[in-house]
Amino acid sequence: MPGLDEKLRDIHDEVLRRNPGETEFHQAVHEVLSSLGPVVAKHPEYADAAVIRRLCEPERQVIFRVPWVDDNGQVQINRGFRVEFNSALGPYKGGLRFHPTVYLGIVKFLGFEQIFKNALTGMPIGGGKGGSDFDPKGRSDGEVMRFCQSFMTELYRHIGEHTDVPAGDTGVGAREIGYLFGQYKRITNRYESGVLTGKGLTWGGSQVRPEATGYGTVFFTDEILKARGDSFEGKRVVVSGSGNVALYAIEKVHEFGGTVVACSDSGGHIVDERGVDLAVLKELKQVRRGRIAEYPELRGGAARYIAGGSVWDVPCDIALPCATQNELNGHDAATLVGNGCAIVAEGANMPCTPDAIRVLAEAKTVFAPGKAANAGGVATSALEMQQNASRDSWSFEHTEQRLAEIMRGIHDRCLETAEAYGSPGDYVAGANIAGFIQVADAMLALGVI
Ligand code: NDP
Ligand code: 2IT
Repeated sequence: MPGLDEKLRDIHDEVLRRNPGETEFHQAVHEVLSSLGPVVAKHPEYADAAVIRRLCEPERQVIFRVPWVDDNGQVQINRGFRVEFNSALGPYKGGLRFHPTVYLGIVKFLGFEQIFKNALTGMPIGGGKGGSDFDPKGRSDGEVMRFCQSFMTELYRHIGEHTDVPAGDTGVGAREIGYLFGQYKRITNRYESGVLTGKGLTWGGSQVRPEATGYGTVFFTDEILKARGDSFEGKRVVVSGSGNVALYAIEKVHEFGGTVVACSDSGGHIVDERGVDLAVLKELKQVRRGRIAEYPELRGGAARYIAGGSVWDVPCDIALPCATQNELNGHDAATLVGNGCAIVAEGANMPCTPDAIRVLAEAKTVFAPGKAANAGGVATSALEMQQNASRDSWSFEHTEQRLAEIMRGIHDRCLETAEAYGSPGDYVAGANIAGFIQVADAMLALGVI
């Protein structure tokens, strides 16, 4: 495998052999290992204690049946997952994804990424991820509730505020967290607020958690701009997706003086040269749960919809992929570079393919990896856990300020670490190495477990 020294290549090959067919997991492991050459050269103690090999093997993996009854009285069966990857720094922490593409390889890639992301936040949280191949699209509230209740009827025995703390991800928002929390509370007879994050504001949730991932990605991008003596003012921005992360990324870009001219869903994308109207988009996506194809009509014809195609064809200064893994490939990256795009920051998890990352690096386009740029969501989840533990709730302003400080801290740590390990300006190396060292040192201290 190119780009890996011999010891790391052996570990990589072992991961491929032990986890056949899990291509996204392989991709995530390769991306981290490709940064670790200078670290293992400097710290032989990590190899002696098999830290990297242990990191690549989840501490626990749970797979379970989720039976539920649909509105027609038919029994449906889905598969549920929770991968508890690493708890060296704190309880397992990471979202739940409900999407038909979910299988073990997706949950493991997300869980693996989460270990390093969570370490980078500087908060005491380990890494985990879960979800199901359940497709919430087109399902009634009642169906979603019954599914969530069945899912939690198994999951509850594996989680807890000191054990494993799930949250939302694709297809899991406030509605789903509500049903999941309700069932957990009922089964355990405990009002254990800290067992889930992303809760509603009236029952243990935190201000800014809904906004946190999108806002955090834009705060991180703003730090990149500031480091270059620049700002969002007057910049053309393209954001992919129109879910939780995308909506609040758009909101913060507009607050910072940039203009988001395009966004998308899995059906296609819209171009709105005057700037995406967020009130229209939120009503369409959060209230009506509609399709982006309907946006131009709601906007009075001011925008156009392109079915299929690539949102990355729309010229921009800054690109924020906020939809899903591997949504921006080498060809898209070449288009972005050709159009003069200067920064790509990942709001989603692993949205850029390895080819895309290579093209961006060759063109010297700044690339901020998700484990750094989208860490604001989980960081604010950790702030929610803090508030729950102290039975407190903070103001929006205070919480947002904490989020901004955390993102600045991650940004600076990435740059300092990249510099210290011989890759100045390389956010990928900085994020992978800084996250790794934090977890690896804790694993060394805790012994071979
Ligand atoms: P949502 O379910 O709220 O939204 C996902 C969005 O992405 C939808 O607009 C969806 O469109 C779109 N999408 C999905 N697949 C594709 C595709 N193949 N092409 C184009 N658009 C697509 O999820 P989130 O916003 O919460 O998550 C988005 C990404 O951000 C994921 O990678 C997630 O892991 C990551 N993330 C989320 C965090 C959070 O706090 N929620 C934190 C950190 C990262 P459609 O409706 O058509 O499916
Ligand atoms: O990918 C992610 O960081 C998330 N989906 C958020 C996880 C969390 O625990 O808030």
